[in-house]
Amino acid sequence: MKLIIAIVQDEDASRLVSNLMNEGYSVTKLATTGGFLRAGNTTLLLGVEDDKFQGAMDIIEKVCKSRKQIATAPSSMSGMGGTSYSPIPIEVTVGGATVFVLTVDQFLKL
Ligand code: 2BA
Repeated sequence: MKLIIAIVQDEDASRLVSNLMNEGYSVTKLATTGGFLRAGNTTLLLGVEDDKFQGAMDIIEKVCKSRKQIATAPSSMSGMGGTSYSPIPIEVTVGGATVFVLTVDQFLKL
């Protein structure tokens, strides 16, 4: 059995959960925040049997789109009035999905 941890964009999360549930996967959805953009994203936990693993990965890949987002990076400028810090907008490409796959030692429902 594998544990899939998939970090996806909020915009894709409900469609992804629906698609996974329709195909018989159990899903836990967590509201999370990305460290770089400090914006909300969604983390899904899926425990899947080995023979259903690739099916789940295919659904994640099909549903999750990459998008461009604007982030602000701090920058410093030195002048006569000293040093000032102003945010500079930068464009980053986020997603489709950041996926971690772990082998599960034990799966218990107590
Ligand atoms: P964030 O940390 O908010 O990152 C959003 C996007 O900003 C990233 O998209 C990447 O394109 C860019 N980015 C992140 N760190 C950067 C940096 N130091 N310099 C320049 N650009 C940077 P994704 O790579 O698609 O990641 C989407 C979200 O997945 C991340 O949101 C984070 O919540 C999670 N994530 C990605 N890699 C991770 C990892 N190795 N461990 C844990 N979480 C991760």
